[in-house]
Amino acid sequence: MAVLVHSSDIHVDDAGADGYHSGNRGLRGVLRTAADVGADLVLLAGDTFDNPRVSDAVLRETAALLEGAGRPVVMLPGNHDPLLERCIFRRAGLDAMAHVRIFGIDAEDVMAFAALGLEISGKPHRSFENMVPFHPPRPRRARFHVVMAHGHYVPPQDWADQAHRSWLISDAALAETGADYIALGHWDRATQAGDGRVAAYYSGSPKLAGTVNVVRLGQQMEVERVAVRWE
Ligand SMILES: [Mn+2]
Repeated sequence: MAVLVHSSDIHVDDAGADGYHSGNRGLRGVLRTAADVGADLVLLAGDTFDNPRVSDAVLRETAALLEGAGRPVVMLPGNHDPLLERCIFRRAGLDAMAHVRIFGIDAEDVMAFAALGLEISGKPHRSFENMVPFHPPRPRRARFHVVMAHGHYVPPQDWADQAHRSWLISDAALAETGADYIALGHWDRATQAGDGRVAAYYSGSPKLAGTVNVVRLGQQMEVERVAVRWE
């Protein structure tokens, strides 16, 4: 069995006195919770960083937290932290950490975790512009297949009204992945998405949802929301 902790939209930023911006607090809580549940792997489905200008001091703290994560961390760049030329992942030194795997840096479209019988695919944001947040479907090569995507799910009845939005995700796009689990990011609230053909979930942000999704891949797939442990 593989145990994954899925979070997104952590928005590491320069903490201020306003009480809203909270630096690395969300990341620290997510990694602590992942340790508590004995996660094999942590999935961060985009917008780990709030913006490309986060200060070096905060990034040093981010790097130290990830260095001590104690398990592999798979990161998908989102629309707030796209893979720009001098991207924030490299500025933080995360590209040099063997157990931190970043889509677009460490792998183009798929990462294999053979010991877990798992492959993970994800399409990183590379600019602030609109894009389709999925690669074309690919044949499964491992027992478990997880897809990560950062975008905006729209159910069929709302499609006409929502077509102007960016990074749209449809029922068809979710279904054609054929994945065991789709780890979605971009929404702050935790909810299932799609028509149920494939298990697709937003984890929500630690700040708003207050939880992570704990995904257990075995004979059956189980998703459980577990409260972030803040202290
Ligand atoms: Mn986003």
